[in-house]
Amino acid sequence: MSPGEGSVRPILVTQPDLPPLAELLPSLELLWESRHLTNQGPFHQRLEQALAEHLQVPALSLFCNGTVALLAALRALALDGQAEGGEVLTTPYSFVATAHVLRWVGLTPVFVDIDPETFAIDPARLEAALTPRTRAVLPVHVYGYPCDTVAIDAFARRHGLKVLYDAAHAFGVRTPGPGLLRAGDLSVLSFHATKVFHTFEGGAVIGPDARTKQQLDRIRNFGFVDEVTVDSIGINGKMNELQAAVGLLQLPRLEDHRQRRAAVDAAYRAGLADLAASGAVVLPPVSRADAHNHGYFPLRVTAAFGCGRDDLYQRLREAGIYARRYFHPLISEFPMYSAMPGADPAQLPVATQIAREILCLPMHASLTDDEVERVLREIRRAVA
Ligand code: T4K
Repeated sequence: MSPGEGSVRPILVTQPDLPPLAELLPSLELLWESRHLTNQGPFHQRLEQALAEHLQVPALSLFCNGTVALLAALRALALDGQAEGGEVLTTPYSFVATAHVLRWVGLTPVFVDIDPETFAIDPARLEAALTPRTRAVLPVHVYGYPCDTVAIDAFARRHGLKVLYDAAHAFGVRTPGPGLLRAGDLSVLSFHATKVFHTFEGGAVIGPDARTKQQLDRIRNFGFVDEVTVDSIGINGKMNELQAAVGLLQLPRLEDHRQRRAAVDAAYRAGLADLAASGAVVLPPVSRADAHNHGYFPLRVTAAFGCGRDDLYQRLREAGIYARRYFHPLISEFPMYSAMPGADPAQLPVATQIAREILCLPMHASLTDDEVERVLREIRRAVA
Protein backbone atom coordinates (compact mmCIF):
# COMPACT_ATOMS: atom_id res chain seq x y z
CA MET A 1 0.00 0.00 0.00
CA SER A 2 1.30 3.48 -0.75
CA PRO A 3 0.65 6.47 1.54
CA GLY A 4 -2.93 7.68 1.10
CA GLU A 5 -4.51 4.35 0.12
CA GLY A 6 -6.77 2.45 2.50
CA SER A 7 -9.36 3.74 4.92
CA VAL A 8 -7.28 4.82 7.95
CA ARG A 9 -4.95 7.78 7.72
CA PRO A 10 -1.46 6.57 6.79
CA ILE A 11 1.10 7.22 9.48
CA LEU A 12 4.05 8.90 7.78
CA VAL A 13 7.56 9.18 9.16
CA THR A 14 7.04 12.92 9.22
CA GLN A 15 4.52 15.51 8.16
CA PRO A 16 5.16 19.21 7.81
CA ASP A 17 3.38 21.58 10.13
CA LEU A 18 1.36 24.25 8.34
CA PRO A 19 -0.17 27.35 9.90
CA PRO A 20 -3.88 27.90 9.24
CA LEU A 21 -4.19 29.09 5.63
CA ALA A 22 -6.01 32.22 6.81
CA GLU A 23 -2.82 33.32 8.58
CA LEU A 24 -0.91 33.28 5.31
CA LEU A 25 -3.45 35.29 3.33
CA PRO A 26 -2.39 38.76 4.61
CA SER A 27 1.21 37.98 3.60
CA LEU A 28 0.03 36.88 0.16
CA GLU A 29 -1.90 40.13 -0.22
CA LEU A 30 1.22 42.12 0.63
CA LEU A 31 3.23 40.13 -1.89
CA TRP A 32 0.67 40.66 -4.61
CA GLU A 33 0.58 44.39 -3.87
CA SER A 34 4.32 44.94 -3.68
CA ARG A 35 5.31 42.43 -6.36
CA HIS A 36 8.57 42.09 -4.47
CA LEU A 37 8.79 38.32 -4.84
CA THR A 38 12.44 37.52 -4.28
CA ASN A 39 15.97 39.01 -3.99
CA GLN A 40 16.20 39.69 -0.27
CA GLY A 41 12.85 41.44 0.16
CA PRO A 42 11.12 42.46 3.40
CA PHE A 43 9.91 38.96 4.42
CA HIS A 44 13.39 37.61 3.80
CA GLN A 45 14.97 40.32 5.94
CA ARG A 46 12.47 39.79 8.76
CA LEU A 47 12.97 36.03 8.76
CA GLU A 48 16.76 36.32 8.78
CA GLN A 49 16.62 38.59 11.79
CA ALA A 50 13.95 36.57 13.60
CA LEU A 51 15.87 33.33 13.12
CA ALA A 52 19.19 34.82 14.25
CA GLU A 53 17.43 35.95 17.44
CA HIS A 54 15.52 32.70 17.91
CA LEU A 55 18.67 30.61 17.50
CA GLN A 56 20.86 33.13 19.33
CA VAL A 57 23.52 33.16 16.63
CA PRO A 58 25.65 36.13 15.58
CA ALA A 59 25.00 35.86 11.83
CA LEU A 60 22.64 33.86 9.64
CA SER A 61 22.21 33.83 5.86
CA LEU A 62 19.06 32.29 4.41
CA PHE A 63 19.29 29.98 1.39
CA CYS A 64 16.90 28.29 -1.02
CA ASN A 65 17.73 24.86 0.46
CA GLY A 66 20.27 23.14 2.68
CA THR A 67 22.25 21.62 -0.19
CA VAL A 68 22.97 24.96 -1.86
CA ALA A 69 23.72 26.39 1.60
CA LEU A 70 26.38 23.67 2.04
CA LEU A 71 27.86 24.49 -1.38
CA ALA A 72 27.98 28.18 -0.53
CA ALA A 73 29.60 27.42 2.83
CA LEU A 74 32.32 25.37 1.11
CA ARG A 75 32.98 28.32 -1.17
CA ALA A 76 33.06 30.79 1.71
CA LEU A 77 35.65 28.60 3.43
CA ALA A 78 37.66 28.50 0.16
CA LEU A 79 37.45 24.72 0.16
CA ASP A 80 36.09 24.24 -3.34
CA GLY A 81 38.29 23.96 -6.40
CA GLN A 82 41.28 22.49 -4.55
CA ALA A 83 43.67 21.86 -7.43
CA GLU A 84 45.65 19.22 -5.54
CA GLY A 85 42.52 17.15 -4.82
CA GLY A 86 41.55 18.17 -1.32
CA GLU A 87 40.12 15.59 1.06
CA VAL A 88 37.41 16.13 3.64
CA LEU A 89 36.87 13.81 6.60
CA THR A 90 33.18 13.05 6.84
CA THR A 91 30.60 10.52 7.92
CA PRO A 92 29.07 7.75 5.83
CA TYR A 93 25.98 7.87 8.08
CA SER A 94 23.97 10.78 6.70
CA PHE A 95 21.69 11.86 3.89
CA VAL A 96 23.53 11.61 0.58
CA ALA A 97 23.61 15.42 0.15
CA THR A 98 26.40 15.61 2.74
CA ALA A 99 28.85 13.84 0.41
CA HIS A 100 27.31 15.06 -2.85
CA VAL A 101 28.25 18.67 -2.08
CA LEU A 102 31.88 17.63 -1.67
CA ARG A 103 31.97 15.82 -5.01
CA TRP A 104 30.05 18.68 -6.65
CA VAL A 105 33.01 21.01 -5.95
CA GLY A 106 35.73 18.45 -6.69
CA LEU A 107 36.59 17.46 -3.10
CA THR A 108 37.11 13.86 -2.02
CA PRO A 109 35.10 12.57 0.94
CA VAL A 110 37.11 10.36 3.28
CA PHE A 111 34.68 8.27 5.29
CA VAL A 112 35.31 7.87 9.01
CA ASP A 113 33.33 5.52 11.25
CA ILE A 114 30.77 6.79 13.73
CA ASP A 115 30.25 6.74 17.49
CA PRO A 116 27.40 4.38 18.46
CA GLU A 117 26.16 6.82 21.12
CA THR A 118 25.78 9.91 18.91
CA PHE A 119 25.56 8.27 15.43
CA ALA A 120 28.04 11.01 14.45
CA ILE A 121 31.65 10.89 13.24
CA ASP A 122 33.89 9.38 15.94
CA PRO A 123 36.54 11.97 16.88
CA ALA A 124 38.87 9.20 18.10
CA ARG A 125 39.14 7.94 14.51
CA LEU A 126 39.93 11.25 12.81
CA GLU A 127 43.69 11.18 13.34
CA ALA A 128 44.09 7.88 11.49
CA ALA A 129 42.24 9.22 8.44
CA LEU A 130 44.41 12.33 8.10
CA THR A 131 46.64 12.69 5.01
CA PRO A 132 48.67 15.62 3.62
CA ARG A 133 45.67 16.37 1.38
CA THR A 134 43.14 16.73 4.23
CA ARG A 135 41.57 20.21 4.18
CA ALA A 136 38.52 20.01 6.39
CA VAL A 137 36.08 18.02 8.50
CA LEU A 138 32.37 17.82 7.60
CA PRO A 139 30.56 16.21 10.56
CA VAL A 140 26.76 15.87 10.83
CA HIS A 141 24.61 16.28 13.96
CA VAL A 142 22.56 13.27 12.88
CA TYR A 143 18.92 13.28 14.12
CA GLY A 144 19.88 16.42 16.05
CA TYR A 145 22.26 14.55 18.39
CA PRO A 146 25.18 16.90 18.97
CA CYS A 147 28.57 15.77 17.68
CA ASP A 148 31.47 15.95 20.10
CA THR A 149 32.24 19.45 18.85
CA VAL A 150 34.94 20.06 21.49
CA ALA A 151 37.03 17.10 20.33
CA ILE A 152 36.39 17.71 16.63
CA ASP A 153 37.21 21.42 16.78
CA ALA A 154 40.37 20.74 18.83
CA PHE A 155 41.51 18.14 16.27
CA ALA A 156 40.89 20.61 13.43
CA ARG A 157 42.78 23.40 15.18
CA ARG A 158 45.75 21.09 15.80
CA HIS A 159 45.98 20.31 12.09
CA GLY A 160 44.95 23.65 10.57
CA LEU A 161 41.70 22.26 9.12
CA LYS A 162 38.35 23.95 8.55
CA VAL A 163 35.20 22.53 10.15
CA LEU A 164 31.82 22.78 8.46
CA TYR A 165 28.99 21.25 10.51
CA ASP A 166 26.04 19.82 8.61
CA ALA A 167 23.37 20.82 11.12
CA ALA A 168 20.45 20.00 8.80
CA HIS A 169 18.74 18.11 11.65
CA ALA A 170 19.78 20.34 14.52
CA PHE A 171 17.37 23.28 14.43
CA GLY A 172 16.55 24.31 18.00
CA VAL A 173 18.95 21.87 19.68
CA ARG A 174 20.45 23.70 22.63
CA THR A 175 23.75 22.74 24.24
CA PRO A 176 25.56 24.37 27.17
CA GLY A 177 28.02 27.18 26.43
CA PRO A 178 28.00 29.26 23.28
CA GLY A 179 25.68 26.85 21.47
CA LEU A 180 25.86 24.04 18.98
CA LEU A 181 25.54 26.20 15.87
CA ARG A 182 28.57 28.26 16.85
CA ALA A 183 30.96 25.31 16.82
CA GLY A 184 33.49 25.00 14.00
CA ASP A 185 33.81 27.59 11.23
CA LEU A 186 30.29 27.42 9.80
CA SER A 187 27.09 25.40 10.32
CA VAL A 188 24.34 24.68 7.83
CA LEU A 189 20.64 24.14 8.56
CA SER A 190 17.96 22.67 6.30
CA PHE A 191 14.42 24.04 6.27
CA HIS A 192 13.06 21.30 4.00
CA ALA A 193 9.40 20.34 4.45
CA THR A 194 10.48 17.27 6.43
CA LYS A 195 12.37 19.31 9.04
CA VAL A 196 11.16 20.57 12.43
CA PHE A 197 11.28 24.14 11.11
CA HIS A 198 10.53 24.45 7.42
CA THR A 199 9.95 26.95 4.64
CA PHE A 200 8.77 24.27 2.14
CA GLU A 201 12.37 24.23 0.87
CA GLY A 202 15.05 26.30 2.52
CA GLY A 203 18.23 26.43 4.50
CA ALA A 204 20.70 28.71 6.23
CA VAL A 205 24.39 29.13 6.94
CA ILE A 206 25.32 30.19 10.45
CA GLY A 207 28.55 32.18 10.66
CA PRO A 208 30.58 33.90 13.35
CA ASP A 209 30.24 37.55 12.32
CA ALA A 210 28.81 40.20 9.99
CA ARG A 211 31.80 39.98 7.64
CA THR A 212 31.24 36.29 6.98
CA LYS A 213 27.52 36.93 6.52
CA GLN A 214 28.25 39.59 3.92
CA GLN A 215 30.51 37.16 2.05
CA LEU A 216 27.82 34.44 2.16
CA ASP A 217 25.10 36.88 1.09
CA ARG A 218 27.16 37.81 -1.95
CA ILE A 219 27.89 34.19 -2.85
CA ARG A 220 24.13 33.55 -2.58
CA ASN A 221 23.47 36.33 -5.12
CA PHE A 222 25.89 35.46 -7.97
CA GLY A 223 28.73 37.28 -6.21
CA PHE A 224 27.16 40.73 -6.73
CA VAL A 225 28.53 43.49 -4.51
CA ASP A 226 26.53 46.20 -6.27
CA GLU A 227 24.93 46.61 -9.70
CA VAL A 228 28.26 46.68 -11.50
CA THR A 229 30.62 44.70 -9.24
CA VAL A 230 30.92 40.93 -8.90
CA ASP A 231 33.55 39.70 -6.42
CA SER A 232 33.21 35.90 -6.59
CA ILE A 233 31.78 33.09 -8.69
CA GLY A 234 28.52 33.03 -6.77
CA ILE A 235 25.33 31.13 -7.32
CA ASN A 236 21.61 31.77 -7.18
CA GLY A 237 20.91 30.46 -3.67
CA LYS A 238 18.20 32.90 -2.65
CA MET A 239 15.14 32.05 -0.61
CA ASN A 240 12.04 33.69 -2.10
CA GLU A 241 9.53 35.91 -0.31
CA LEU A 242 6.77 33.29 -0.13
CA GLN A 243 9.11 30.81 1.58
CA ALA A 244 10.20 33.49 4.04
CA ALA A 245 6.58 34.45 4.79
CA VAL A 246 5.78 30.80 5.57
CA GLY A 247 8.83 30.62 7.83
CA LEU A 248 7.73 33.64 9.83
CA LEU A 249 4.40 31.96 10.55
CA GLN A 250 6.13 28.77 11.73
CA LEU A 251 8.23 30.40 14.41
CA PRO A 252 5.58 31.04 17.09
CA ARG A 253 4.31 27.45 16.75
CA LEU A 254 7.65 25.73 17.25
CA GLU A 255 7.74 25.25 21.01
CA ASP A 256 4.25 23.66 21.16
CA HIS A 257 5.29 21.27 18.43
CA ARG A 258 8.55 20.41 20.12
CA GLN A 259 6.64 19.56 23.28
CA ARG A 260 4.24 17.30 21.37
CA ARG A 261 7.16 15.47 19.76
CA ALA A 262 8.78 15.12 23.20
CA ALA A 263 5.55 13.48 24.42
CA VAL A 264 5.56 11.08 21.44
CA ASP A 265 9.21 10.27 22.19
CA ALA A 266 8.32 9.50 25.82
CA ALA A 267 5.37 7.31 24.78
CA TYR A 268 7.56 5.31 22.38
CA ARG A 269 10.23 4.87 25.06
CA ALA A 270 7.68 3.68 27.62
CA GLY A 271 5.93 1.41 25.13
CA LEU A 272 9.19 -0.20 23.99
CA ALA A 273 10.94 -0.41 27.38
CA ASP A 274 10.40 -4.17 27.78
CA LEU A 275 11.67 -4.89 24.25
CA ALA A 276 14.71 -2.76 25.04
CA ALA A 277 15.24 -4.63 28.31
CA SER A 278 15.24 -7.95 26.45
CA GLY A 279 17.70 -6.60 23.87
CA ALA A 280 15.24 -6.87 20.96
CA VAL A 281 15.57 -3.15 20.26
CA VAL A 282 17.98 -0.39 21.21
CA LEU A 283 16.17 2.83 22.07
CA PRO A 284 17.61 6.10 20.80
CA PRO A 285 20.14 7.59 23.22
CA VAL A 286 18.87 10.31 25.49
CA SER A 287 20.32 13.49 24.04
CA ARG A 288 23.14 15.25 25.87
CA ALA A 289 21.64 18.53 24.67
CA ASP A 290 19.84 20.84 27.12
CA ALA A 291 16.93 20.89 24.69
CA HIS A 292 16.52 18.29 21.97
CA ASN A 293 14.25 18.94 19.00
CA HIS A 294 12.87 15.36 18.80
CA GLY A 295 12.91 15.49 15.03
CA TYR A 296 13.50 11.74 14.70
CA PHE A 297 13.02 8.54 16.71
CA PRO A 298 15.81 6.24 15.48
CA LEU A 299 15.15 2.74 16.83
CA ARG A 300 17.63 -0.12 16.35
CA VAL A 301 16.09 -3.51 15.62
CA THR A 302 18.57 -6.15 16.76
CA ALA A 303 18.93 -9.84 15.89
CA ALA A 304 17.08 -10.64 19.15
CA PHE A 305 13.90 -9.05 17.73
CA GLY A 306 13.33 -12.24 15.80
CA CYS A 307 12.15 -10.78 12.53
CA GLY A 308 14.68 -8.70 10.61
CA ARG A 309 14.60 -4.89 10.39
CA ASP A 310 13.49 -5.02 6.75
CA ASP A 311 10.69 -7.46 7.62
CA LEU A 312 9.49 -5.11 10.35
CA TYR A 313 9.70 -2.16 7.92
CA GLN A 314 7.58 -4.10 5.42
CA ARG A 315 5.03 -5.28 7.97
CA LEU A 316 4.57 -1.75 9.24
CA ARG A 317 4.01 -0.54 5.66
CA GLU A 318 1.36 -3.18 5.17
CA ALA A 319 -0.35 -1.75 8.25
CA GLY A 320 -0.15 1.79 6.78
CA ILE A 321 2.83 2.87 8.91
CA TYR A 322 5.65 4.40 6.87
CA ALA A 323 8.74 4.21 9.05
CA ARG A 324 12.01 4.96 7.21
CA ARG A 325 15.47 3.39 7.17
CA TYR A 326 17.43 6.64 7.57
CA PHE A 327 20.42 6.13 6.85
CA HIS A 328 20.53 2.89 4.97
CA PRO A 329 22.29 2.38 2.63
CA LEU A 330 25.34 4.22 3.96
CA ILE A 331 26.55 6.98 1.64
CA SER A 332 29.74 4.97 1.21
CA GLU A 333 27.70 2.11 -0.29
CA PHE A 334 26.35 4.17 -3.20
CA PRO A 335 28.23 3.38 -6.43
CA MET A 336 29.80 6.84 -6.81
CA TYR A 337 31.30 6.57 -3.30
CA SER A 338 32.15 2.92 -2.81
CA ALA A 339 35.72 3.34 -4.09
CA MET A 340 36.43 6.49 -2.06
CA PRO A 341 38.89 6.43 0.86
CA GLY A 342 37.46 4.79 3.95
CA ALA A 343 34.40 3.41 2.13
CA ASP A 344 35.31 -0.25 2.69
CA PRO A 345 32.65 -1.61 5.11
CA ALA A 346 35.45 -3.34 7.06
CA GLN A 347 36.65 0.15 8.03
CA LEU A 348 33.15 1.24 9.04
CA PRO A 349 31.96 -1.52 11.38
CA VAL A 350 29.78 0.68 13.62
CA ALA A 351 28.07 2.56 10.79
CA THR A 352 27.56 -0.67 8.85
CA GLN A 353 25.94 -2.40 11.82
CA ILE A 354 23.68 0.55 12.69
CA ALA A 355 22.59 1.04 9.07
CA ARG A 356 21.45 -2.61 9.08
CA GLU A 357 19.42 -2.15 12.26
CA ILE A 358 18.02 1.37 12.07
CA LEU A 359 14.35 2.21 11.67
CA CYS A 360 13.11 5.76 12.20
CA LEU A 361 9.60 5.57 13.63
CA PRO A 362 6.97 8.15 12.69
CA MET A 363 7.73 11.35 14.58
CA HIS A 364 5.81 14.58 14.10
CA ALA A 365 3.61 16.91 16.07
CA SER A 366 0.32 15.88 14.47
CA LEU A 367 0.62 12.23 15.53
CA THR A 368 -2.30 11.36 17.82
CA ASP A 369 -2.04 9.16 20.90
CA ASP A 370 -4.05 6.51 19.02
CA GLU A 371 -1.59 6.55 16.15
CA VAL A 372 1.35 6.17 18.52
CA GLU A 373 -0.46 3.21 20.07
CA ARG A 374 -1.03 1.74 16.59
CA VAL A 375 2.69 1.94 15.84
CA LEU A 376 3.57 0.26 19.15
CA ARG A 377 0.92 -2.44 18.64
CA GLU A 378 2.20 -3.31 15.17
CA ILE A 379 5.80 -3.50 16.41
CA ARG A 380 4.73 -5.91 19.17
CA ARG A 381 2.83 -8.06 16.69
CA ALA A 382 5.98 -8.42 14.60
CA VAL A 383 8.23 -9.67 17.44
CA ALA A 384 8.98 -13.29 16.67
N1 T4K B 1 22.22 17.13 5.16
C1 T4K B 1 21.44 16.29 5.83
C2 T4K B 1 21.99 15.57 7.01
C3 T4K B 1 20.11 16.09 5.44
O1 T4K B 1 19.32 15.22 6.11
C4 T4K B 1 19.62 16.79 4.33
C5 T4K B 1 18.26 16.58 3.88
C6 T4K B 1 20.47 17.70 3.67
C7 T4K B 1 21.78 17.83 4.11
C8 T4K B 1 20.03 18.51 2.50
O2 T4K B 1 19.13 19.53 2.88
P1 T4K B 1 18.00 20.03 1.78
O3 T4K B 1 18.75 20.40 0.53
O4 T4K B 1 17.03 18.89 1.56
O5 T4K B 1 17.38 21.23 2.47
C9 T4K B 1 14.08 13.81 2.96
C10 T4K B 1 14.30 15.25 2.55
O6 T4K B 1 13.99 15.49 1.18
C11 T4K B 1 15.66 15.75 2.83
O7 T4K B 1 15.56 17.17 2.91
C12 T4K B 1 16.21 15.25 4.15
N2 T4K B 1 17.56 15.64 4.39
C13 T4K B 1 16.11 13.73 4.23
C14 T4K B 1 16.60 13.19 5.53
O8 T4K B 1 14.75 13.38 4.10
P2 T4K B 1 13.25 11.78 1.57
O9 T4K B 1 13.68 11.31 0.23
O10 T4K B 1 13.22 10.82 2.69
O11 T4K B 1 11.84 12.57 1.50
P3 T4K B 1 10.40 12.00 1.17
O12 T4K B 1 9.84 12.79 0.04
O13 T4K B 1 10.41 10.52 1.06
O14 T4K B 1 9.59 12.43 2.48
C15 T4K B 1 9.63 11.74 3.70
C16 T4K B 1 8.24 11.73 4.32
O15 T4K B 1 7.80 13.05 4.59
C17 T4K B 1 7.19 11.08 3.45
O16 T4K B 1 6.68 9.99 4.15
C18 T4K B 1 6.06 12.07 3.30
C19 T4K B 1 6.46 13.24 4.18
N3 T4K B 1 6.37 14.49 3.42
C20 T4K B 1 7.41 14.82 2.60
C21 T4K B 1 7.35 15.96 1.85
C22 T4K B 1 8.48 16.35 0.94
C23 T4K B 1 5.24 15.26 3.52
O17 T4K B 1 4.29 14.92 4.26
N4 T4K B 1 5.19 16.43 2.80
C24 T4K B 1 6.19 16.81 1.97
O18 T4K B 1 6.11 17.88 1.32
O19 T4K B 1 14.28 12.95 1.89
